[in-house]
Amino acid sequence: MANTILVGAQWGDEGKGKIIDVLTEQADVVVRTQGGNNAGHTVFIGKQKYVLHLIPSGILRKSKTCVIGNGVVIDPVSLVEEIDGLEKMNVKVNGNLFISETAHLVFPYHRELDAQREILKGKNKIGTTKRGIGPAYGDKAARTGLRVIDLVNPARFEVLLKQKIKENNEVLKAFGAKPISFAKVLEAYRKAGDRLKPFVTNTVVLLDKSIRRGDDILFEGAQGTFLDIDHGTYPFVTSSNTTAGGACTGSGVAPNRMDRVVGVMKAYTTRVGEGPLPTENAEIADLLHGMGREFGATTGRARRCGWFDSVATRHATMVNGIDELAVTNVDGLDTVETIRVCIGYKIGSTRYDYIPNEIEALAKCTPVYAEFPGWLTPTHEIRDWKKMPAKAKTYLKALAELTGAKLAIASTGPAREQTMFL
Ligand code: 2SA
Ligand code: MG
Repeated sequence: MANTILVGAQWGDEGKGKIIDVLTEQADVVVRTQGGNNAGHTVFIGKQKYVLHLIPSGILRKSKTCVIGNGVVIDPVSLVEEIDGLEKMNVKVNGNLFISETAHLVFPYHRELDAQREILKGKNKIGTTKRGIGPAYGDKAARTGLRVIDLVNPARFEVLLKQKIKENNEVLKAFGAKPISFAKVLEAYRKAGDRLKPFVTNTVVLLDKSIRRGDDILFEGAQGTFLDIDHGTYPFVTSSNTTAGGACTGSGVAPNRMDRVVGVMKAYTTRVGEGPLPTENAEIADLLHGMGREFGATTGRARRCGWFDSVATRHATMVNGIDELAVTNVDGLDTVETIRVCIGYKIGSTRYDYIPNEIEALAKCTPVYAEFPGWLTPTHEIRDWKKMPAKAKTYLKALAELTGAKLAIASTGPAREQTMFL
């Protein structure tokens, strides 16, 4: 399979969890490199549903090495819960999971600050998952964060935590929020630290050895291209680099060790949280929500929905270097008579074929659409690309052509079998 970076080509929730699970069959190692437990990767194996937040989806296949890289922010209490939950479902974690010593930690004061800043922003709020992601990466950038390496050193951890809680309680006071109890956090984090210690290692060295052995590594992106802190619709973004470069910095694996980039995108567009979404459309949102789809895997929030936006996905190909595309949720459009695809934006009479950087301008963009006839046939039982309705093939090929990458996978449902390779 070679070393593969998998990214979301839209606003997250593209169905990355499922595609990663399918590709993991050919991988030896699966690595998470950014984000935290704001991510929600849903994988179905048979009728069993698994939702992963911090642990790479590769954990669901026996004897795959899974790494949480240095670029991830870890809430250790939530990670322990995730490990326990998987073990209860008879998934082997011990011996397969490795956690970077230099990954930064998320604390209760990060979550509280995340919530308080959203309240302060009022109608300009970002719509975060309130998992403390922004404040945790903020501490990392400010060089005031605590890392896994500190967590597994109880004496040092106590001293550092005391200072951090003192500082942050001052900030929380200014927001009029309740202070955080040092004793309670210390107890919970010590317990989590003890439990996680056997998993903690120098993952840069581990990955280097793995590459030298000739292992195939899959880098599992979380969130999506337009939530990238540099390349997304700032400030309505997450706080990490969700694009392909983040896989290198977040793992310590160099760019020239990477062999290909796979972009995952839905056959339509969704977004959860605030910020512009040029192709947003109430009709398609009602249709998809009515089918019971498009609710957040972490927060349960209803996702906003719209038509496929090729201006956006073309941009995603550019910033990620996408070679191959996996298009998911094709079955979501099975009943749509006329399918629209955005091929450009307009503000007044000015046409744009790229995403304007000014957020106010993007909010003003109206889409220019091309129309495709729907296939009006259920696709979820089709297992072979050759048997796909001709109109579905035409539509998907057009999406790939507009996006500027090769169509490699089409997915018509959450199950492993509902995956067609072209
Ligand atoms: P944050 O919490 O600081 O990262 O939020 C900032 C923005 O990033 C968005 N974001 C996401 N968008 C889609 N999916 C995500 N994961 C969960 C899922 C979300 C959920 O898989 O469904 O369950 O609600 C995710 N994580 C962050 C977020 O909505 C903000 O727009
Ligand atoms: Mg998700």
